[in-house]
Amino acid sequence: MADRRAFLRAAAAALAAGASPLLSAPRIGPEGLPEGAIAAAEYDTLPGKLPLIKRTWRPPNYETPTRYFAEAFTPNDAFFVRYHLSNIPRVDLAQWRLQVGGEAAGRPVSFTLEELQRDFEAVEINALCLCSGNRRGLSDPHVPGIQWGHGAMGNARWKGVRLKALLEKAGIKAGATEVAFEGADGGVAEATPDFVKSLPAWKALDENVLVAWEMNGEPLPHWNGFPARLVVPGWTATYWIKHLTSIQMLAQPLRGFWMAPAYRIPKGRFPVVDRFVSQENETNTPITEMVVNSLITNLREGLPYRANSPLFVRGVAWDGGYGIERVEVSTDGGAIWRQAELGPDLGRFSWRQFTHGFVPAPGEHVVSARAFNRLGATQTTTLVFNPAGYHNNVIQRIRIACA
Ligand SMILES: Nc1nc2c(c(=O)[nH]1)N[C@H]1C(S)=C(S)[C@@H](COP(=O)(O)O)O[C@H]1N2
Ligand SMILES: [Mo]
Repeated sequence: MADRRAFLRAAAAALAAGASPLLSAPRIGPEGLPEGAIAAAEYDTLPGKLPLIKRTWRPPNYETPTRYFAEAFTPNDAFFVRYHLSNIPRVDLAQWRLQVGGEAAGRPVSFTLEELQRDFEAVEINALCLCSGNRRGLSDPHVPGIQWGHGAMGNARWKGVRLKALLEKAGIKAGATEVAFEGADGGVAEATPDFVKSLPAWKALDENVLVAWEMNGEPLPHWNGFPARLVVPGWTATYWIKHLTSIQMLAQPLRGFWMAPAYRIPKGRFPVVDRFVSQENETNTPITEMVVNSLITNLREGLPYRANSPLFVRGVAWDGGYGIERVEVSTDGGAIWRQAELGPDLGRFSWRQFTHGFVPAPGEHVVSARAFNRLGATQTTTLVFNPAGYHNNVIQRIRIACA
């Protein structure tokens, strides 16, 4: 391991010094990761998945290589995997039940998957699933946590029932303030706090929030929450509980490690509209909706491209569900911005593809993209630093050499 690290470090140094990329070790993941993060990343294959970029093995945390983001929907077998706890049972459908109850419910009810599919209206929605910590590995200064590059996200078509319909079936008491969600996975040690998350009641009752059993027309893969998961369009994926087993309506705010201190952002630093007031304290608030962001998916820093012939900058842009209004691309380091062409509108919770063509002159070009949503919000030029490395929507600067 030490040898491998030393080798990669030497290779990275050689690359920085201008050695041919072909003679160096393969670069994995995005450019600009702290050195240790790059050295620790390698491709690995979980059962049923394509080779993904491994960040940790136990619990499994694997990110999607950027090239898959060229597709409007991220293939299930390339979709990223994120777990907090290592005991991840394979759910037996014959045993599985979804319990809905809690102190603020009229009466407890439970459902088999067949009942969910038979007794409720099935709804489909396109939505981006984005880990709060995506791009944490790019934080400077460096912060602890999974050192994600750009790939802890994926866009999919989700099918399921409205959470609201299940809550109504159980009966919603007037005092319901939050709804808590738990999955079948757990810690290996007794002392590990279970991964339980809550939503404010108003968000849980949003018609777009689903208990989904299908992803891109297929049953959910095991690693993405079989047999059913919560889908909370517009909000970061920490709330998208996999292998969902329990939904509890609460009269009091949920306490527990995964609500606080985990998954918090400093108050007032990010332009978010949706607030989770029952969980706020003086200094911080739970992370909720995604900020406006974009990713260039086809250009790689340091790779050679052809001069004097059309070069297309392609990528995806998204926000917390207000909708992408436009994307601008600069090919000169941010002096001039031109409007990119947007791909089809797949719904306000989906990402939006964009393309911009230009004819590069010979020499170096710094390529950037910045998205704007319908509220007029855009990306930042410098990092809004926060201790967990969330909401990194710094405009990329990809340096390419054209000859
Ligand atoms: N049961 C369970 N659900 C979970 C988690 C988890 O650890 N356990 N992690 C959450 C987080 S933080 C993320 S980013 C998403 C990741 O979804 P994916 O693994 O399907 O890509 O799942 C969410 N749901
Ligand atoms: Mo996450």
